[in-house]
Amino acid sequence: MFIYANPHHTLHEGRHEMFRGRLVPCHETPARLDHVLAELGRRPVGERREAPPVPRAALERVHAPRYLDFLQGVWDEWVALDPANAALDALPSTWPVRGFRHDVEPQNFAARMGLYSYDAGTPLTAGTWAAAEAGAACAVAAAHAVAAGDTRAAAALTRPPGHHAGADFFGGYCFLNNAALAAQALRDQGAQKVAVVDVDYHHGNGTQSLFYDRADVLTVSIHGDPRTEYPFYLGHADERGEGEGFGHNLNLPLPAGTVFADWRGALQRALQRVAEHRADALVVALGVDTYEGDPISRFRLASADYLTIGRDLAAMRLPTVFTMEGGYAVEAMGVNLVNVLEGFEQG
Ligand code: B3N
Ligand code: ZN
Repeated sequence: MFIYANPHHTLHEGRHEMFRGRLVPCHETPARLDHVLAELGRRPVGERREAPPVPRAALERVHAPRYLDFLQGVWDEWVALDPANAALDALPSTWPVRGFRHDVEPQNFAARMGLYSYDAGTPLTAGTWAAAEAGAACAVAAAHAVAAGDTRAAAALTRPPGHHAGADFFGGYCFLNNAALAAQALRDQGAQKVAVVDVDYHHGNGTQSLFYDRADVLTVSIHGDPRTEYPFYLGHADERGEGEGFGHNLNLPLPAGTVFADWRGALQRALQRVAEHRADALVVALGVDTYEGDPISRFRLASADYLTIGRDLAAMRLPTVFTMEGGYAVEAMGVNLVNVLEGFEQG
């Protein structure tokens, strides 16, 4: 397995997210990936590789050009508004809901923030673009290595995460959708059919929306029931895809408190669907916020369960790309995530 670790992830370090009327410290911190890399130092799994810069064209295969322009320039605009803003994060505060126009890009800064986002928990910082772009480079490089047959599997170990980001919006701590970029890169490198299996606690709404009308990329997500869990407005079992993509999205929502035996049953359903799809390649959106000790999630997986998940994924015998998503029990996160990779290597 090749490991692509984002060398610039620390450039994105949000100060605060909005939660129940208060600005609270961000859960999505550089320490998360630092713990994963430290665990890889203790327990070497895979071979480290460096990702070349990602071409803008690869990003545009998934994201809208005007959204990429916005993300790339937003920090300079924020500071140009007021030099004192350099000491603050930029957070959205107004959104165009049903009936408002999305086609006209406003000139007002707050209005543009709202046009390209859907929550107030995802701060933009001075280094957000550089970190997200370098993370996307890891995902695309991982896909290229797997597609070329240089390795059976590759992991993009990166933050900020990606699976909530859509074609033209950020949210849920995500800016560029690394799993979708990997899936699209696999398609562009010759895979006829790709499957994305999202095992993060939260529904992969961005990935679902990006491939919803396509039959070539199956999207499957196992997650907390959106009636009570973030991202709330998508992730129900009756969302099956549309047009040519009908039948090519599978959501497996589970109740808070789900234990591993039941979660694994959902994984078996997900992998059965991947087999029916006759996928040539697999992308795993790998969040470990399903852990029993996670501070913002409510499943009850134990550290040893992640080895089993890795083995179950390996049993698909598919070229596989992992992208790192959520996980906020920071100390345990390294063990949990590396357990998946090690279980995969054993499988
Ligand atoms: O869901 C939350 C949230 C829940 C509990 C919290 N506590 C107990 C302090 C704080 C926050 N916030 C909404 C944003 C969640 C973003 C999830 C990102 C993710 O991991 N996606 O996979
Ligand atoms: Zn998550």
